[in-house]
Amino acid sequence: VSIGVLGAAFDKGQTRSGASLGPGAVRQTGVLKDLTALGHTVRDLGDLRLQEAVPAEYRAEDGRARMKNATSVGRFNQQLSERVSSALGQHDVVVTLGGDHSIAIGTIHGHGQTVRHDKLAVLWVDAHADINTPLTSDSGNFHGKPLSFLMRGMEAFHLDLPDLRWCKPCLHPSKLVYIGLRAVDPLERVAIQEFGIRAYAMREIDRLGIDKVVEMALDQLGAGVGADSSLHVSFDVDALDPSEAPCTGTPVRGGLSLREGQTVMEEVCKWGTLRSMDVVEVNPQLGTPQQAQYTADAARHLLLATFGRYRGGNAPEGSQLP
Ligand code: DIR
Ligand code: MN
Ligand code: MN
Ligand code: MN
Repeated sequence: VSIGVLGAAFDKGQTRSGASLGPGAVRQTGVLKDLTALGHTVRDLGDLRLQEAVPAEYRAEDGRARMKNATSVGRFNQQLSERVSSALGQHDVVVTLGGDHSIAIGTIHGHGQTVRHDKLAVLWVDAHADINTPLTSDSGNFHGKPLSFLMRGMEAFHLDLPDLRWCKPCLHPSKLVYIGLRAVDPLERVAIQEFGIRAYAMREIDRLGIDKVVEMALDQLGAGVGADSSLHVSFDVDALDPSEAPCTGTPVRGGLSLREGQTVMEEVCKWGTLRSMDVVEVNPQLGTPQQAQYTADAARHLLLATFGRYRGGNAPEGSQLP
């Protein structure tokens, strides 16, 4: 498989700095070399960062709306969307290393430009639902809102933000499934119910087991071989338990084990319709250097699971014992 790896060095979707160092921390684990050793053709597409000086951040007239750094978020993601759609023309799969989760606006929009909108399917692995709108968000942080900008039918609940006008919703509510939820705001829960979005919270994982949950999720997304969905997986490392991924901006206890995360990605690998993936919210500036490396290494394990590393060992093709 030909894999393009892009860094999205952006952290203005929330208020703690350091998530823009995530791509570097994950690269430093040696994951690109490990993916190559699995037999893939890996190309490092470098890092995208916001170059231009951003003028005064947009402020809504409407005092109820909460949105921090709307101008930066809008401009960065517009460029990211273009990078991802052009990279998809050159690679079988594009991996984007975040960055905070607001970067999924750009990656999913970019993916959406390359397929018919009813084919785009998104598996969102996260402790949070990230479906607030500027009118429901308590924090004002865009990393808590990316899905509301991508979801068809949510336009009615949005304000007109000049720097996000380019972002036309491309994701159908039936083509989104959540895994790992455990910190969902009340109005996000209302949105999940009103739009009929399928959600496997930690409770459902405890009840059914992760293997069953992923199988149902991928089935519902029409992600099987032969089914012609174009799958995007957006993996927030805070879906993992903080004991596995401590260095992230909004950790929540009671999360996925690394093993459960690996199972999710191994199943995705088996189903074979993955076209793009984000690994986001690795923040090496939070915690000790050891913890930062440990968190980045969790991301490495998830990526290896995604691209065919079997925990029971991979025998080189056609090899025999000497
Ligand atoms: C919260 C937290 N729902 C918000 N979201 C986070 O800010 O909208 N997302 N941490 O990753
Ligand atoms: Mn998230
Ligand atoms: Mn999260
Ligand atoms: Mn299975």
